[in-house]
Amino acid sequence: MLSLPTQPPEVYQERRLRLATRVAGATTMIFAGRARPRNYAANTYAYRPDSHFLYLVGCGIQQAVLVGEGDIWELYLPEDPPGAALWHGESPSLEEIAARTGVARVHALRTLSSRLHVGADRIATVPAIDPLTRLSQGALLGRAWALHDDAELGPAPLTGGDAALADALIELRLRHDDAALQHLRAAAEGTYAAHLAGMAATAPGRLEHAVVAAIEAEMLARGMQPAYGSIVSVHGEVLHNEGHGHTMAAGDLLLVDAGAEHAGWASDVTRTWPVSGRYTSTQRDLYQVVLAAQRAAIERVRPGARYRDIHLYAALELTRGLVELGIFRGEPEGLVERGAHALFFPHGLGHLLGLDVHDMEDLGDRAGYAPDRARAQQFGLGYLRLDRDLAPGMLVTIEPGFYQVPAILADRGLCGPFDDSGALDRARLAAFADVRGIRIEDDVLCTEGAPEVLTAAIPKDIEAIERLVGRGVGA
Ligand SMILES: [Mn+2]
Repeated sequence: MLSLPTQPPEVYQERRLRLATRVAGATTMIFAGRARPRNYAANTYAYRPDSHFLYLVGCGIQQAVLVGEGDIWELYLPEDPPGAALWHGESPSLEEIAARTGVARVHALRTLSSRLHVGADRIATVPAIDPLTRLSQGALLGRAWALHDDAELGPAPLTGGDAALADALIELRLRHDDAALQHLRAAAEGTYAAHLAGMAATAPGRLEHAVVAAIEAEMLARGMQPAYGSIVSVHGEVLHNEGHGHTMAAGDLLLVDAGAEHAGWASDVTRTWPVSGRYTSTQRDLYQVVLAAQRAAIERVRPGARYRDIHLYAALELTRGLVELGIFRGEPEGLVERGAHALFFPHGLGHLLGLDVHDMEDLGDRAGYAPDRARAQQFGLGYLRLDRDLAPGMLVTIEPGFYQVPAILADRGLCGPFDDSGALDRARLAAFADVRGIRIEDDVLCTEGAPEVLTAAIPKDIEAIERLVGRGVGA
């Protein structure tokens, strides 16, 4: 059974019209994708529609293809296999799908090849991120996209009309409309409940799994789902640690990066709290440094601001704090120029957020980087996912962190210049051994005026967090 759109059809008609005016003359095809088999064909991973399709149609219909020519739109839908109603219930009628999506013309998928009369090379498309879909799409349209044999399905290099379509979609999806913001706010509310439940479920002796269960229960109970694999770990220094098997101990910090997805729209929030319910004095000191850097960066989310500059400003604030704590010696500005902060803050300040938690990263850096900009070579800055000038309606994450990553701190190539010049005080750093990883992340909307933090309700002050941790355990 398929879901139907959550917004009135006019919302999607308006988006499609705006797209049509940007790709005038082209015939476009957007593929909805399909569920991937887990261990045998009928047992699949949960279906997640292609985000471009979801944006333009409002719901996922497995294997469907949206075709546009000027502002004439058509949906090509697979026919139900025999017995589908028995196993999956009645599907909505074609009339109902047409009414709810606002796409008046609905056809059988088997007739899609008739649309190729314009010439496959004149059809603009976005390579689906789902490998099975990408294979059949490439075969249909004669595109020779590479499928990587590792787990990472890279973005396909885009040319001609495909590139123009991708750029048009990016232009639309960069700045969220009111319907999108409704869902993004709802996702943020689900994430608020999830993080509070996670804090309440944390106590020494429990498994990280117990916190994951509490967090995701709140999402599921609201009809939402995790927007990405929840990170819930006492080893916060492993940046994308998706294992949850550690037993939490008093003295540990628990890093929780978890966000709900509502009708396909994502939220992405990180908090770091003490398992015992009390930060140690060293944890407190470093937490305040990260929090100050985060707040200073959020304040700079303004129209016209270059995101890379905000990243570097956060790095500077963080470095200032580390100089005050005696971990670094020297002028913060000079240290940041030399990349010292990246020893402890190796990743970028954040990314675009929307239907995808790293929005439109299926298109590589095309969405995150303005056309005349490219990733830097410097360690740390090279991981920055976003380098655009901000505009009202753009939603970004702001997520500085401090980590003691053994592999970085043992790397002579990275640390040598700072060890040798005395800029890094290892003896002082050793006093902070009980901090493996701290990250604080919020979802920040650029507006005409002051930034709006969609996730502001989720506590991040030390006192507020300490009141909440462990409240739901053993009561
Ligand atoms: Mn994030």
